[in-house]
Amino acid sequence: MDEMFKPSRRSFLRGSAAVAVGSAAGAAAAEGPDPLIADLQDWASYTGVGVDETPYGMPISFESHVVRRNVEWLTASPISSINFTPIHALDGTITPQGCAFERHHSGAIELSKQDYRLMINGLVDKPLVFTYDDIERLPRENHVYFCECAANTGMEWAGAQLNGAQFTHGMIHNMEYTGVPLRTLLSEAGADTSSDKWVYVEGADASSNGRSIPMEKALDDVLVAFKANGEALRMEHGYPVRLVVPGWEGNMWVKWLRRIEVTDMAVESREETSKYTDVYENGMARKWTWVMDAKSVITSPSPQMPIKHGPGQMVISGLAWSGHGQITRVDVSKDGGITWETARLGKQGDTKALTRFYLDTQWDGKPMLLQARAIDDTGYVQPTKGQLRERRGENSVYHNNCIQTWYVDAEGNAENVEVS
Ligand SMILES: Nc1nc2c(c(=O)[nH]1)N[C@H]1C(S)=C(S)[C@@H](COP(=O)(O)O)O[C@H]1N2
Ligand SMILES: [Mo]
Repeated sequence: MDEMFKPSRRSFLRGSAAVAVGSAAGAAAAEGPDPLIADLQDWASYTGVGVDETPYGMPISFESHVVRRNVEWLTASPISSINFTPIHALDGTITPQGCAFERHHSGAIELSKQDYRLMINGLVDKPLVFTYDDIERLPRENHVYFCECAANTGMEWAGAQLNGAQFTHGMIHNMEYTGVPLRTLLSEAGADTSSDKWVYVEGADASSNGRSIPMEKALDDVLVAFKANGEALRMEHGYPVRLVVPGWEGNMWVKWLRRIEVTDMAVESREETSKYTDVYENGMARKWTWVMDAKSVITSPSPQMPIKHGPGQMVISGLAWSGHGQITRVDVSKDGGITWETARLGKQGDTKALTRFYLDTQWDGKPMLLQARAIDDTGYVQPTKGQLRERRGENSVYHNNCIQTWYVDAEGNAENVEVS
C-alpha cells in the first residue's frame, strides 16, 4: 500500500472517537478512513480540530523546531543566562513573544498585576507609587522597536565560533510595544528634569539589574510598556511592566520595573561598570556605550538554513537595524566583500526597529562568501571585523556589530567563517 495513504495515527484516533460513543473504545480499532481510496488525502478524510480545543494557539507540530535555544557552555547556570531567537526561521520583522530571546540575571519572576508597584522617588516634588491600574489610566502610545543585548555576537570577537544566525545574532527581538512615555510619569511626580540629571531604574527581581539613564534620553522616547505585539508581556519579558529604551543596549530595558529614582549623577552600578563596558588593549575601558550601532545579518541562507534547491532563482534575506535611526540601505556581497549589490528593503526602515531585506537573485551553483552591510540615516556604514578590531582590540565582549560572513558550498550548506 502506498505509504502516503495509510491513515495517520491522528486520523485513526479521530475515526475511533467518532464511533466510540456508546461502544467500547477498543472495538472501534478497525474504523477510520478507507486506505484504498487512493485519491482521498488524509487531511480531507476526517474532520479537523474543533474551535474549543485551542483556546490559545501554538505553532503547528511541523514548526516545532522554530524555538529559542541556549548554548549550555556559555554560562554556569541557566538561571543567569541567555537563549536565542530563531531569527534564521522567521521572516518579516516582528518577533513573536514565544520565541523572543530571554536574558535574565536571576531568572524570570512571576509578579502579578495586583502585587505590582512602581515607585518614583529622588529629585521629585511628590514621590509616587503607581499600581498597574494607575499606569493604564495614563495616555499610551504604540511603537515598534528592536531590543538587542550588547553581548549579541560577542562570542565572535576572537574568530568564527557559533554555527548559526540564531546563535551569532539571535540576542535580538523586535516587538510592537504599548506603553506610557517615561516623561509622563516624571511629570506626574514633578521630577527635576534639568539636562544634567539622571534616572536610575531597577527591576523587582533578585538581580534588580539597575541602570542609570541620562535625563535627555529619559525625556525622549523611553516607554514604560505593558503590552507587546498586542498582548500582555510574557513573564520572561518582564510582566507586567518593563522599560523600553529604543536603540539602546538591552541591559537598560529593565524588566519587572519597580523603581525610578531621579538623581543628580549616575549610580555607576555593577551593570554599567564591571559589566557592559569594553576594555581596550591598553587597559582603559569604554563606558556609557548605550547606542547599538548599525548592524545586519543574512538569516537565509545561513548554517541552519541551507539552500535546498539547485542553481537558478533564489532569495537571499536578512535583517538590519540601527540604534541611531532608520536603515536606509543594505548591500549584499557573494564574494566576501569584493563586489556588492544593493538589496531590496521589505518596507522602508522604521526608526530603531528591525528592517527586513531581500536580494532576489540567481545562484550559479558555485560556492559563495555571503555578507550583508547596513547603512543608516546618519550615513554610518557597518564595519568589517578587521576595522572593528583595529579600533577596539580583542578584549571586547560587547558591541560587536561587524559584518558577518557565511561560506555557502556547492551543495548549498552554509558555515560561519571569518573574512578579515
Ligand atoms: N530586571 C531585569 N531586567 C533586565 C534583565 C534582568 O536580568 N533583570 N536583563 C537585561 C538584559 S542584559 C537584557 S539583554 C534584556 C533582555 O530582555 P528579554 O529577556 O526580554 O529579551 O533585559 C534586561 N533587563
Ligand atoms: Mo543583555
